[in-house]
Amino acid sequence: MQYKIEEVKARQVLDSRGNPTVEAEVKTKNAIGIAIAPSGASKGKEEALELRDGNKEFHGKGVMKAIKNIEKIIAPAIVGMDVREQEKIDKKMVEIDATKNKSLLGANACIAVSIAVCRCASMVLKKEPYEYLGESDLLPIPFMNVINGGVHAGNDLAIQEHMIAPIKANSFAEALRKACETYYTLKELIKKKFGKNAINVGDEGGFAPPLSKTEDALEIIMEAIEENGYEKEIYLALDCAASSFYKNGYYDLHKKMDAGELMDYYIELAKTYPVISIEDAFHEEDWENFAELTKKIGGKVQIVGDDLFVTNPKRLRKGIKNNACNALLLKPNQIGTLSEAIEVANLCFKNGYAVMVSHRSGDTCDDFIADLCVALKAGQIKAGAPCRGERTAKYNRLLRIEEKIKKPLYAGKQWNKRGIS
Ligand code: 2PG
Ligand code: MG
Repeated sequence: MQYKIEEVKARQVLDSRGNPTVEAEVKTKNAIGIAIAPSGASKGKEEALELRDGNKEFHGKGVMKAIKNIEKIIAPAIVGMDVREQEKIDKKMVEIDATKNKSLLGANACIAVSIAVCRCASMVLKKEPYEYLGESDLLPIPFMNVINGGVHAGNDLAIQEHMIAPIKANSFAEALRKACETYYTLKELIKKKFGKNAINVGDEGGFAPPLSKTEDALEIIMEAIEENGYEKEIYLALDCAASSFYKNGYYDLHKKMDAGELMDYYIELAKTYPVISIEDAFHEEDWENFAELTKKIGGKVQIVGDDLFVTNPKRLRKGIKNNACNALLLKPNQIGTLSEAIEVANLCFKNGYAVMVSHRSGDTCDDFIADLCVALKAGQIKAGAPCRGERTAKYNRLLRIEEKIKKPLYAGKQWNKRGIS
């Protein structure tokens, strides 16, 4: 039978930080699907577990345990199943694992297999993964992290990601071009101001200049936007990853702030700069302040939960109940299977939450999230700066998808309809 899974293989490969990660291969008679698990640095406490060996090799970062789990446990369980039965296959892994956080099999093992299954099924059916997963014509807005800080860079910026979002464009390709032009100008401006050492890039391809204040990062990005004449087209977004600068009841930015002061600070930033989206504004258990910020500026600014929700339906349900945010960052490896990630996205759509599909800071040239984002009609993707192969892989894939779709629609045109313009 052409749909029967005949073989599942796994191997240890490297991610963009040079750390080992899991690559899985799922084969039927005539098709093969390959996928690689990405890896975060600023992880939410409640993310599904990334299984690492913890021995001498690779300073403990090896993933041979996860590889063995695929070969010895997952493969025997799913060989023989119909590759189109994504939910059934994912459920099988969840059942075998039977832990709260995939700590038996490892979320890195599960997500690689899960996505490889999807790729293999789409190949059998002679469809692209974005077509196989859902009929869609919507190309996402790229949220591009052009100045890196936090744990992704060796500078003193507390806030992790300073992003540009090219909203006004007629196509994804045009949006990408405008963002690239802005990125080139930013490079020149940084070089002029701080010297050539400052144009080295951080984990997500953004620059990591020797700055410590968010305002200074946003100022120089604005300068780059304005020099290109894009001030009415490109807006700003932040991923604060606030858990990483929360210590002993205080937020340690360029100065110590309590949650109330931080709230006022964000509100002021959103007044001064064209900030349209703020992710992880507070630490991951500070539900009340998320809700307060959403109440205060959520009508104008997208408030995104990443470490807060960790792509987990239970945490999302709590957030929906408390009006904690108005958007979720979707990272399939945070939950461990594709079906569960899709379920979380659908829960968002049902409850009026926006969805931004996201890479991880440790990533590879696996471009699956581009297809997933289009298929879900999420309209927003976060895949780093237009620099470094593992980042451009996603954007290049979207260029190809845009070319393939008969009448592609660029999501920037719908931004207003989301009620958060
Ligand atoms: C984030 C991500 C991706 P990491 O916090 O949103 O940009 O970083 O993969 O390190 O969690
Ligand atoms: Mg984040």
